[in-house]
Amino acid sequence: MARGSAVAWAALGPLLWGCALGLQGGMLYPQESPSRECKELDGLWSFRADFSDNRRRGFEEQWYRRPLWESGPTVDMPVPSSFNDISQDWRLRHFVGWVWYEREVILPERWTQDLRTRVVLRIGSAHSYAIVWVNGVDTLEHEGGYLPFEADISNLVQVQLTAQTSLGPVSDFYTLPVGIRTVAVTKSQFLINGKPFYFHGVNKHEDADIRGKGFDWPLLVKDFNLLRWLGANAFRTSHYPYAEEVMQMCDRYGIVVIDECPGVGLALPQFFNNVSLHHHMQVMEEVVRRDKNHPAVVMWSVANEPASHLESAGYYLKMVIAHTKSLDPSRPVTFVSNSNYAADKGAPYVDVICLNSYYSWYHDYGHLELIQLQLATQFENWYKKYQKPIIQSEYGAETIAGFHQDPPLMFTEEYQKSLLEQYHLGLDQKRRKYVVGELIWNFADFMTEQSPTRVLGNKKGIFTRQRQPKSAAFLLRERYWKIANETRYPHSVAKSQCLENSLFT
Ligand code: BDP
Repeated sequence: MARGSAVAWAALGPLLWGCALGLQGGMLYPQESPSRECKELDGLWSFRADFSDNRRRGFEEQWYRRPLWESGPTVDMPVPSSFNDISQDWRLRHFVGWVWYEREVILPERWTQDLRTRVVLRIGSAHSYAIVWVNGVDTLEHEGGYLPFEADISNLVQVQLTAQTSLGPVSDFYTLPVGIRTVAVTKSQFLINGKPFYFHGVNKHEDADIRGKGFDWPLLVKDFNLLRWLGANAFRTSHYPYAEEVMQMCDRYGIVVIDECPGVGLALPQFFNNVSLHHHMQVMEEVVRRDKNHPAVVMWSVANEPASHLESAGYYLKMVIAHTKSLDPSRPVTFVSNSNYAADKGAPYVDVICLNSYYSWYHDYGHLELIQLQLATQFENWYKKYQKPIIQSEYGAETIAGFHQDPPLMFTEEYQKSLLEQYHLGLDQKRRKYVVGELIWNFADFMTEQSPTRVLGNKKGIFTRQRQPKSAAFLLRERYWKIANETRYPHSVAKSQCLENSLFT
């Protein structure tokens, strides 16, 4: 295990490689070859900016001697990225000075035991002055950004690791972080560790400019910083399971997840047949198998907006839900409905009722004054019939950032705000009774197929696709923090190495 500390203004593309002694590295990009293995060190690093007056506290206190978290608070920082763009902390946005990056690296046994292997640490680029410590030893210094630099660290890792592995041969193993909590549902409450939990969060998509759905660490960390900024404590993986890295972040940051399978668009009678049912069950097996060890996951959702008013859908949903429960008896199961309470055939089988409604958007355009009554009627009808806790799993309005109009008109920031305000008044009437959550549609604008209802994609985000806030984001932020402060569960604040505020401690 090697611990590297680096101070730099931005670290890009660190890499470790091991190769046979005879080869000289040079400064060429060390590609894999039969004689050379590479280990990327991209990903999440621990990070701290030295905000002290002289910016030199890190050197005075020798932060490189011990794990970084021991000398003060750290945050997660993706590498490669520019730290100024990732955080919501304005001080960091403009910071000029020393920053500290650290991560632990587990090396392949062969690299550390076979003394003919040469182990080289290479930094792709770090702007603008970098010092690199490996296991507390000053190993590399480099001035000027943009260009790679490297050092042979064989002595540092081989000596130490030889000592560490004297315990004897070990078989193939890896470790998983563990979180222990209970989840339960009563007829009016959602309980985590026996305490009532209120979901105040978002629906997301894995989506961004250029990247599309492609995984990206800087984007992920940005999104989690925005969730924290917002005071959100939960999201639904609408409408498919997200990357495993996302789930790991949720565990670490204490963000509660409703994990949804890709059962979207089951809108026609012919979809409810045995072939599809069989496949749907198989997909649930795969989702549960992959995500069951994540404490952040508190509920499975088997579908979004199926045509649940159909008899055939009732049977279909009953089977998928029963199957999911047999796979994991420890978590509640739901699907997300947009059917009428009197017609829905799947609701008898769920533990929690999840409802999507778009009052004053897809109908009664502009009639914001109807929302409270419509919402109250929706909740009361469903609760009277089923006596189960309810989550408002979607609501929202298309909003083009920068469009303004008062009195509010559709597509403006004012309209989105007013619509949210009306929903919130309605939610507040029921939220201490049996409504156990609210998830805005959507966290950020996202791309879709073109259609008359989409203006360059879906614009119901409270953030733009570039993750900048619309006016509604500030409204929601005030509300979520207020709710967080009212409840027994303060919003979980992400502190790397430290889950003291996590929901799971
Ligand atoms: C909901 C769907 C969601 C859509 C949203 C919308 O669940 O996938 O994006 O409507 O129209 O019904 O914005």
